Amino acid sequence: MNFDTICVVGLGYIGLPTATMFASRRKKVVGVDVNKHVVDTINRGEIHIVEPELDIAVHAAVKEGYLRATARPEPADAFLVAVPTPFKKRQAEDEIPSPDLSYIQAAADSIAPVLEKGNLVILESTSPVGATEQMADWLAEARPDLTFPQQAGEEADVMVAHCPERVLPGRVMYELIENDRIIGGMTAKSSTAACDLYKTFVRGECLTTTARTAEMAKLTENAFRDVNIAFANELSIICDGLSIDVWELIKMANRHPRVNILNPGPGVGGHCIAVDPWFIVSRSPNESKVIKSARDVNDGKPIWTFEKVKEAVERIRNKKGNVTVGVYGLTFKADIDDLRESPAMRVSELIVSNIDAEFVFVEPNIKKLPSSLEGQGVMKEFDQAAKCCDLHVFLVDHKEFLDKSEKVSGEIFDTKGIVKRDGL
Ligand code: SAJ
Repeated sequence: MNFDTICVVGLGYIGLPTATMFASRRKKVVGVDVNKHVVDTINRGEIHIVEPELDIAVHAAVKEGYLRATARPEPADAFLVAVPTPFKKRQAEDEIPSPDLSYIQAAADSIAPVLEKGNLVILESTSPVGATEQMADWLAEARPDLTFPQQAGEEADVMVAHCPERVLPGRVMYELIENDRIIGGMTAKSSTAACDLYKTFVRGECLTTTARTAEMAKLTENAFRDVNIAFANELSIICDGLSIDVWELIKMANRHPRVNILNPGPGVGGHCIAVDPWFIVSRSPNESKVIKSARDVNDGKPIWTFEKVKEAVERIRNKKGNVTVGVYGLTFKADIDDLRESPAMRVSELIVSNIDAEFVFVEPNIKKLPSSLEGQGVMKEFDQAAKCCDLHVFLVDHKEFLDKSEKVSGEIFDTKGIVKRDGL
């Protein structure tokens, strides 16, 4: 099947790189975003997010006339929906978060008027099981003159599929091409069409299945990682109580040929691993025991970290009076500028509100303190903080920290195993 024009709805961390990949293969791509700043930035050939190699690719695609951004969808052969799927606001702390599909609904409403017979609509957003069928229902409601897979099966006028993105932030431009792709068509014809479309730039294998299996596969991958990180985080707390160096322990255990324990840290962040497992739990609450416990362990780790920092500050204060705490890293993982769901931010917010000390923040990937920490401390370069703080709290394993850790003098609380010293 031939797709010459493609409309990508949502120009964020996934939509923009994907739109750019198609454009770089000389497809005519229209990118759609509700944010005018995003549209204007892209039309200037610039980008609004940090992702290696994306800036050059967007610049070239816009300059050569293959990529254009706009506020409303335009007729195309294929439509890709890459909008956020956050949680609904929780009414109580212990309520299981449930997914908010309003962005997908808004995307469906905006595509519907320009849909034509023969089109393919793909949902790329990470979604709870059943979301693709729900999107197809919204499209069908808006366009009673067209038929959709849930009504006409293989004979439908419009094909619909779920093809979850699986790329790692920081490696998106590489992984988009090289990773295998799961293609979940609502019909076999939808799967074949979606495979043809992705093969424009995907060198990995395109594996076809149903829309529901594709939805669950994506959630499963991220829940698997969350459970494995929770195991490492739980071990780190157990080891702390037993005076065992968890990093040495993991190194030893991982020498077993069938053991591969991940790294503990101050918690799990980002918009994927810390979010997606809840889509499984909210759908199957009674059956998702391990997945739910893993979320609870990982969500509890920032609080445990904060309590350890508090103990350390009190100990130092008893010895020398005023205490200056250096906090190293605020992003949700190493060498990115993304603060979403960041456990390092959560720990920092807890310590500045509950601990009486001076605070110095070191974060090489952002220019100014986020609003929740503004006025609570100062930002400094690594070398300055390394010399002036009494307690150094490492929350992110940025490359700069790994390279310079030996410069630090004073007591250290190292959640990421950066410094080869005894923990607290
Ligand atoms: N983390 C640890 N210990 C580890 C690994 C990670 O504490 O051993 C923490 C990180 O510091 C971070 C969080 O987990 O706070 C998530 O980081 P990550 O690197 O594991 O994952 P993401 O969120 O950047 O990307 C994940 C990837 N999923 C899997 O590896 C299964 C990526 O392939 C997905 O495309 C992405 O989610 C997504 O968009 O869903």
